[in-house]
Amino acid sequence: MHACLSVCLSVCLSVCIFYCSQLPCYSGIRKLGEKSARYTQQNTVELQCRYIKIRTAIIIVDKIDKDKDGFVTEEELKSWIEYVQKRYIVQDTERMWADHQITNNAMTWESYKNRTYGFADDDDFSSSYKEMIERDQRRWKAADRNGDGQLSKDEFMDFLHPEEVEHMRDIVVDETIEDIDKDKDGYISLEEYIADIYEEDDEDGDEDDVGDHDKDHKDGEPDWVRSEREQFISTRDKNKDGRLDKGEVRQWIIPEDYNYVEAEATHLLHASDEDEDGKLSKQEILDKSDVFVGSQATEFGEALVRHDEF
Ligand SMILES: [Ca+2]
Ligand SMILES: [Ca+2]
Ligand SMILES: [Ca+2]
Ligand SMILES: [Ca+2]
Repeated sequence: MHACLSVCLSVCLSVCIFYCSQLPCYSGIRKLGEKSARYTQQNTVELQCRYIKIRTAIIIVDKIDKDKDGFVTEEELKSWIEYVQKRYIVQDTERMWADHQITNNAMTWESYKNRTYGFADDDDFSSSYKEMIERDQRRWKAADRNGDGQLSKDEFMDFLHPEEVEHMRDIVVDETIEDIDKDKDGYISLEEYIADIYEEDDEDGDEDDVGDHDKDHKDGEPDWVRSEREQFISTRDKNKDGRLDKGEVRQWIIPEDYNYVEAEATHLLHASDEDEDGKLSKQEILDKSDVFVGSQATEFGEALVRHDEF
């Protein structure tokens, strides 16, 4: 044997023996196997996520890019958001309409009430149910534009989504005040305002924390709650009487100078427009696909699930 080959074989053998001695026992090998299976699984999920993201970018650009120049502009984003929102409202109305008893293309109050609250004499309902029924009935009357006591499908759409139409907005304001106005004086005080948002976002759900809204405890409040407090005083309470009346609540929840669709389109554009040319390429949308998939206003995530539409 050539000396060189012999040295080479001997080195190979030593390396082999060394690595064999380092090999894990059987259970170790099994664990390695499980680990690798997990890795493969994780890898598959990552690959799938990547696939979904690429698919999202392509779908988004193709569906929103009306003039087919390969870029998405702010105007194209706005019309897409409007379209998706409108589609949601129409589909939701269709679903609910199909779930109720319809006679001569209309729904009666009685059939809505029975379907929603069950069959019972009015006196048999608990007081909280009675309140809900009265509230629904008031909303029903506001939605019943021709005043015939029944709702057509269009009227029912306004009943289900009152925030979308001007003639229902007083109802939205009234319902908001009723939800927050705990002492029932018809106004939202600073403490009622804070109790509403703080309770809602209270992560541990500990009811004792509600007591933290007392003035005595406000030093311990998180920064965002304190800034809401300041916002109430400086912006929301226009006439500075320490409470919000109907007009002030309306300004707060349905601000005239705020266009939700425009704001969302601007947000999506600014969050993704890397080269700042005012429009989004497929690559820019791909790089920020999380922003798009997570956008509730655009329902991109949901649109992907219903990919048969594309
Ligand atoms: Ca009607
Ligand atoms: Ca109050
Ligand atoms: Ca006020
Ligand atoms: Ca761009």
